[in-house]
Amino acid sequence: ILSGADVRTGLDSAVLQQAVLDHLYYSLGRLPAVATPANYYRALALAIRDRLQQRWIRTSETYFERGRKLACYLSAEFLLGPHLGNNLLNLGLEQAAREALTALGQDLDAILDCEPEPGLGNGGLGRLAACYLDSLATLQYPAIGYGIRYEFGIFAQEIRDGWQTERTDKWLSGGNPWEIAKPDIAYEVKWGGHTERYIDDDGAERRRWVPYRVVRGIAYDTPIQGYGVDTCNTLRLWSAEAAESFDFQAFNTGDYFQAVDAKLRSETITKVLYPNDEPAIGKRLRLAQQYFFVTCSLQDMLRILDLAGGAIEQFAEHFAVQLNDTHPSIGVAELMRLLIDERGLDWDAAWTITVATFGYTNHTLLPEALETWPLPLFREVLPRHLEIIYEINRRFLDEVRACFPDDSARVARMSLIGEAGEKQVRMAHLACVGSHAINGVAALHSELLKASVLSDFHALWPERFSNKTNGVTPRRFLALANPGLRALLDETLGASWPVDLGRLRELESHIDDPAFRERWRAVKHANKQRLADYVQAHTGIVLDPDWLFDIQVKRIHEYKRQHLNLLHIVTLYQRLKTYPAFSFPPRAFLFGGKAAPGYFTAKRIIKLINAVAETINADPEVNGRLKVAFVPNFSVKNAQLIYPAADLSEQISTAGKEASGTGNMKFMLNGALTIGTLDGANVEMRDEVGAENFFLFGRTADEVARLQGEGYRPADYLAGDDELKAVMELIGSGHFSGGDSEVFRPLVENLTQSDPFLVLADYAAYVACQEGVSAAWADQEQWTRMSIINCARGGKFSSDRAIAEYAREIWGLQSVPIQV
Ligand code: 26Q
Repeated sequence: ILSGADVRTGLDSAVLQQAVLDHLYYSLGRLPAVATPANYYRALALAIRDRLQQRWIRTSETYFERGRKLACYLSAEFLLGPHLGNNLLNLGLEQAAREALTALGQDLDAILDCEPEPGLGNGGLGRLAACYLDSLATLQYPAIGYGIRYEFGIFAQEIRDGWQTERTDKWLSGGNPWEIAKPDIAYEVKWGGHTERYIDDDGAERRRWVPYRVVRGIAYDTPIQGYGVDTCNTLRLWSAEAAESFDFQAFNTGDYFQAVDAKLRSETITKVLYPNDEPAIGKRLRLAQQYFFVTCSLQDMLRILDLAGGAIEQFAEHFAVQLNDTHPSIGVAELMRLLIDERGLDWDAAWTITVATFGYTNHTLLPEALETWPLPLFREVLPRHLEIIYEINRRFLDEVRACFPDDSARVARMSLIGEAGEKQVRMAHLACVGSHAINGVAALHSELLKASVLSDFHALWPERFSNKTNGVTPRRFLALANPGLRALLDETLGASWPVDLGRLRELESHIDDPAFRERWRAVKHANKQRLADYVQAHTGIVLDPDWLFDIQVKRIHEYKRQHLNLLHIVTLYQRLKTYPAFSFPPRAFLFGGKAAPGYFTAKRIIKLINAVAETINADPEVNGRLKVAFVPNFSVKNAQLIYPAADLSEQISTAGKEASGTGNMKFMLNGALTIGTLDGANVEMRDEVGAENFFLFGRTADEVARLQGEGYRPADYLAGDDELKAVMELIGSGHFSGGDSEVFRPLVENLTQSDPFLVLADYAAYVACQEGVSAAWADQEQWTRMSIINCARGGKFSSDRAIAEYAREIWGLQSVPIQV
């Protein structure tokens, strides 16, 4: 007989089995005889959440008692991926769960597959935030993630007739067993209206904000369990609700429908994630989302400080707040408002606290991707913040003038308000001025930041700048995604590598062991078969796991150059059609990624990938050596099948454009070789593996800048290269589009007339480098050595390394072990 505590906390498979049955019966109201796999998923998820609960509560309690500094990671996106498998891994409960389900006649893998993933992010930036939460908990750092509980995450992508179509992502429709709503943790959020002067009780002159509207933000907490430790941190996501007091007002005047309408409008704020990974100009709702989650988060910190009896003057000793890009940078003005207007601090005291509190991470160098807000819109939504920003700017520009006398051009460049055309609030400038630390996300990116978009800030405050090269969690992206390799690593290195990723280096002592290499290849082969099965199920395309798997998965963007990859594929196709005896090792090209719904060129690139795929896959003259597949709806879930199956990872962005990349690291850790440019973290990956284990091509960031400065003309490259010319003509002719010569004309014209990302300039070097790849693949023993070395030298790219650097160099954070 099991005690009540056991069924909630017991860890062996028999108790777990009982717990699943209990939840089926009591939480879902189902008997096993009629339970679906989705029912079992939910019951098991609830049983696992029970097992996190004690650690979760103990962790919060310990942080509160110990009163140590708390890192607050503010991010508009957390691209978490499914929780169940990860929680089982981090708790060490996979085997017990598998046995429990087997005893119930269920298969754990089928059950795991039932979880809809919380896709609360667009791509790299959102996934980085999720990896960092995993590392913060695993390294036992007191930390909390703050963000937005979007009712609809990133859209689900479907491919129809080769085109991307978007479906809403109803990830909450089956309920979310991982979150706990905390309706008592709620804050008021003001909007619009005006500000006014008043005299306070002490006779001092002050300003107050008289809003037009108020909504409430409600906390929803999700546990973030560390790997192999008792730390279980919190991700707190805010959801918008109507503020009752305002409902009542309308209700009392008899306008019930207006009250309901106000409620609906309030709830719109957290309805949907913006699916662009670049700012679209002046979307009021987006500004509302940013302010909404930032004010709730800062008010929450003040409440925590009050509960702990801390003095407001000590705010920065209690909280280190990291801004994940400029999306939460309104926090700089909001913390000033809270400290001055609500807590009565004077300007200087408030400013010292604010700068000591914030750190700012930049994720882009593309000038068009720097966030700005049209001034009239900003004033309408946040009138008090605009006043505060003006005052920050006045004092800041005085400082600039003092350091650089008689340099009015510099003053105009650095101002928080852009004056070119319509006036704009420059959020990156606000973030820089309000933060004591500013960092880029890879060594090259941090250097380019200092030299280009933030050079004026670097000249003023060089001590604020540093680099924090991104990392990825080896728990989800190696141990969980690649069970075959995990078993081999456990056996070869012992069990500690997931938390001490430098130990992968010890693999190098096995590269000359033919039996080890054979096992390494067998793992990769099985992963390729697993992916081939998935691709066949979702596209009908059959892939052979003996072929070279060449994979590019990431958001579709011109700067990432999926079309350069396509030009290579069409080149091979053309060679085969022209010289049937042309010989190279057979290759399967896989693509995956979403395009922003309004991004015309990106959507056409997807169409071209599918058009080329259809033509090639159906042509018996080439499909014995070439296959192309577009994997629909790239997500964290299918990424876990894709990375482990790659032989070759495509990291081919125009040098100087990709801030870091993180997919590149996930491929590397799973033993893929990289073909890439000297961009983002590729540079550091190549430094780690050595030039001989990396396929490098293309112009450097300096060369790119020089070429563009001189006036780049793609026609020159076309004229000098008959093969390239023929490739472009083939695409333009309608060959891949059933004779339709219109559909790809915009792409062809873009490349041949302007080519903003130097696709044609790097084409010849890319094709030549790919010939080197084919030659290397022909020697399987040598390829396997290179594959092992890529994994072995990947340790630097653990998010544990990155987080330890943030904790020490920016946050001043101490780890706090949890004892349950
Ligand atoms: C901003 C304003 C309005 C609407 C949307 C946005 C928005 C949303 C998402 C702007 C940017 C993003 C996402 C950017 C992103 O994912 N950047 C990537 O960050 C990774 C983590 O640092 C890097 O590895 C990639 O190089 C970088 O492209």
